[in-house]
Amino acid sequence: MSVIEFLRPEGWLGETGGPRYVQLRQRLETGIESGVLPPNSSLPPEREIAEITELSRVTVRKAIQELVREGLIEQRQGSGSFVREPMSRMEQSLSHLTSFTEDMAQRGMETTSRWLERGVFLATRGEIDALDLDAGAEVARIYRLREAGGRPMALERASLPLDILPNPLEVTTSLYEVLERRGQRPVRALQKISAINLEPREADLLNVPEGAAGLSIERTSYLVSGRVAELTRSLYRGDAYDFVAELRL
Ligand code: 16G
Repeated sequence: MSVIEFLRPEGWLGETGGPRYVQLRQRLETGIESGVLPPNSSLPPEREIAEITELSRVTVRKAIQELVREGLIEQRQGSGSFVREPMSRMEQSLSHLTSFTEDMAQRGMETTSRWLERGVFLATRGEIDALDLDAGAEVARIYRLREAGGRPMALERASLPLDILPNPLEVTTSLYEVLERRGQRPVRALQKISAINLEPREADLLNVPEGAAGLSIERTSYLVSGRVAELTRSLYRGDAYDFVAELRL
């Protein structure tokens, strides 16, 4: 069935079905679920939907905006509204200390990073406390948008003491690989996971609607000697990840 036929108002749009924009939103959701509107296909222009359904353009816009907020539709500047590709969720084990690059390689995916910041900076109070540094110390900081299979997955901001990572520019793909080469790979970590709503800039980088659910993960990792090696705060897309912990008696 074509999208146009599918949107003809007979059979789904009526007086008793609640607000009209809700009825249209539901109809479009059904279209997405049933494959009439497959991933990456474009929606007919607002004007055309209004014509077919005999609804006002304001009503049509409202329905589409709701779908954008739900993350089912994305608006691409200048070219209209498209059905988003659903994210397949990934599972990450909470019992192994692995790197993002290793996690993705295990799933056969290649990782890329977009660098947002990389350099040596004066440590903040939080970094001094977490990394057990002296006041006035400097830290290596790297901030990346981490992508797998070409899709943004997480924003990651790592801080490390300078003697553990003297030259942050050395990190081009994997931080843990660089640490391993230097004989300074962490062997133990503590992670704190909390639920958040993504701020506009973060949501934009992760390509999700503003305020979308995310997971904030703070990892403090330690060397064999017991020294803190890394403080990393990661923001993961909530629709992309399941963190799984195995529990035993
Ligand atoms: C993971 C770690 C992060 C670590 C990074 C190293 C979590 C929540 N965080 O993303 O702490 O810095 O891996 O990855 O798992 P890389 O070696 O690929 O740079």
